[in-house]
Amino acid sequence: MSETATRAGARHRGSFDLQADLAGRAAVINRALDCFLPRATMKPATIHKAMRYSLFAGGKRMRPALCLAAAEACGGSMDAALPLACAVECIHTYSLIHDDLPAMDNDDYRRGKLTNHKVFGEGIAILAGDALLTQAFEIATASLGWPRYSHREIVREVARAAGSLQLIAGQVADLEGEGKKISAAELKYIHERKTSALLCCSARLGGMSANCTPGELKALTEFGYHVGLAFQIIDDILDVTQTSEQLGKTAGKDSRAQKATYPAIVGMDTSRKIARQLTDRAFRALKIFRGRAVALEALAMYLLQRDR
Ligand code: GRG
Repeated sequence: MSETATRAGARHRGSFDLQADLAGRAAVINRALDCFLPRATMKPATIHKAMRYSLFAGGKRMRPALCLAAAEACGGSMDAALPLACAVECIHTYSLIHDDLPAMDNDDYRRGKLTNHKVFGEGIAILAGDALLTQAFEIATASLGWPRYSHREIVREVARAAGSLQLIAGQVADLEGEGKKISAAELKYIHERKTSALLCCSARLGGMSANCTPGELKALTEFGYHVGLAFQIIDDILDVTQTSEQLGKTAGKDSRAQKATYPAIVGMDTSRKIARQLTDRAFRALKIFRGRAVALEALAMYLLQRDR
C-alpha cells in the first residue's frame, strides 16, 4: 500500500466510520431519487416500473456519494448537491441497462437481479435507459446555479460526461476492441471515458454545487480522474477473482468476451500496483482541502479495497 493511502487509511479507521457514512448517504440518495422519479403507477406504468426496477436494484451509489463528499469538502450543503448526485446516478443506471442488452454485453444479471431486458423485454429496457438519461437532465434543472457556475455550465458538465466524447466514446472503443489485441494506452483511453469521466464529473458537480474555487475544482478533477481509473482496474481484477454471487453480475465475462483488461495486459500484481499508485495520486490532489476531505479520502480507500 502506498504511503499516503496507508496514512489516510489509518486515520479513517480511528475516526471515520465509512460503512455508516456510506449507508447514511445511500439512504438520503435513495429517498431523493424516489421523490424525483415518476411513481411506478403513473401511466405508462411499465416504463416507470422498469426505470425504478434498475435504479433501486441495490447499486453502491458511489457516484452520488462522491458528489456529496466533494460538496462537503468545499463547504457546500447536501441539499444543493443532491439533485446533481441523483442526476449522475440516473445516467449511470441508464448506461448499465444499455450495456447489459444483447446488442452490447448481453448479461442476465446486474446488481444481483435479472437485468432490465430479462424482466421487461428489450424494447422497454432500451426505453427505460433513454428515460433515465432524459430524467437526469430534468433532475439537474432542480439545481439553481451558483455565482461561479451558471446553470448552463452545470448542464454542459453533465452532457459532456455522458456524451459521445466521454461515456459513449468509451463504450464504442470497448465494443470495437472486443477480440482484438489492444495496447495499454488504448485500454487507458477506454477506462478514461467509460468509467473515469462519470466519476470525475460526480466529484466536479459536488464542488460546483458548493460554488468551489477554481483551485478546488482543479483538485476535484485530478482526484476524480485518478480514482476513476483505479476504480476500473479494480473492477477488472474483481471480474477475475470474485464469483457471480459476490459481484451480483456474471463474473469472468471479460476473459470470455476476449476483452482487454489490465490483468490481461500487465498481469494481476502490476494491475494492483497501478491501482494503488492511482489512488495515491488521488489522495495527493486532496491536500488543498486541508483535512476537510475526509469523506473523499475514505471513499477512495473503499474503492481501492472493495470486493464487489
Ligand atoms: C453508454 C451504454 C453505455 C455504456 C457506457 C457504463 C458502461 C459504459 C458500461 C457498463 C459496464 C462497465 C464495466 C462500466 C464501467 C463502469 C463500471 C465499473 C460500472 C459499474 O459501476 P458500479 O460498480 O455499479 O458502481 P453499481 O451497480 O454498484 O452502481
